[in-house]
Amino acid sequence: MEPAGRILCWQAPGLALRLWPDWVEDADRQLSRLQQEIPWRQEAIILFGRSRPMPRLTCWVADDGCTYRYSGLANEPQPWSAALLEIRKALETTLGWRFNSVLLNRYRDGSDAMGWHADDEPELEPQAPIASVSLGASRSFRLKPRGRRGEGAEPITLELSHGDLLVMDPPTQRHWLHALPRRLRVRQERLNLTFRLIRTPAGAR
Ligand SMILES: O=C(O)CCC(=O)C(=O)O
Repeated sequence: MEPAGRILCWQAPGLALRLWPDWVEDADRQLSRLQQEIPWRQEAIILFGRSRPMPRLTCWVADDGCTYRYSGLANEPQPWSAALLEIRKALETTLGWRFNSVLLNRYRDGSDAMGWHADDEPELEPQAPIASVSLGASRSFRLKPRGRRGEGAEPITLELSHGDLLVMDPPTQRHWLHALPRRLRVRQERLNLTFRLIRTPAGAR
């Protein structure tokens, strides 16, 4: 996997994004490998005091010693699959970062979604980018500013397509929120992989 020739960049107060369209080599094959290799689960989340199924399937994959909590869930990491190791290696070549964890989301169709949030949990290395790889159906990815730093900045909508790599560089997670809204017309599924660097003594660049 080599970086595509074209890199698109967005800059705004507190926001830095880079997009490599069609970055994944052999994206069709990687999609079907990940559909089969990953132990996908539908977790439950507590919303307004009630337990509800998450509107997507997920899996958390990480090196030994990386613990991570999100949406109130303590995530037991799964081992790296062959396809994930290939993509992680290619990210290292493109970005110069070696990620020690990845959160996988599987949106079965356009009624699966993710609400507004930032990837700003204290376990994450704040100097590291978040590298988001998309496979399958194209979906709109939305960002909006939060707090004073983002005042006056307009929300942004990107269309993330099969094989795209989106990198959210620091300090984006501190000043912006992102979401994947429902798109009821979308019938195909989409996988998204967000590679992260958890702070551990072994997790340095
Ligand atoms: O599916 C996406 O593109 C977004 C995923 C996301 O926001 C996350 O994993 O934190």
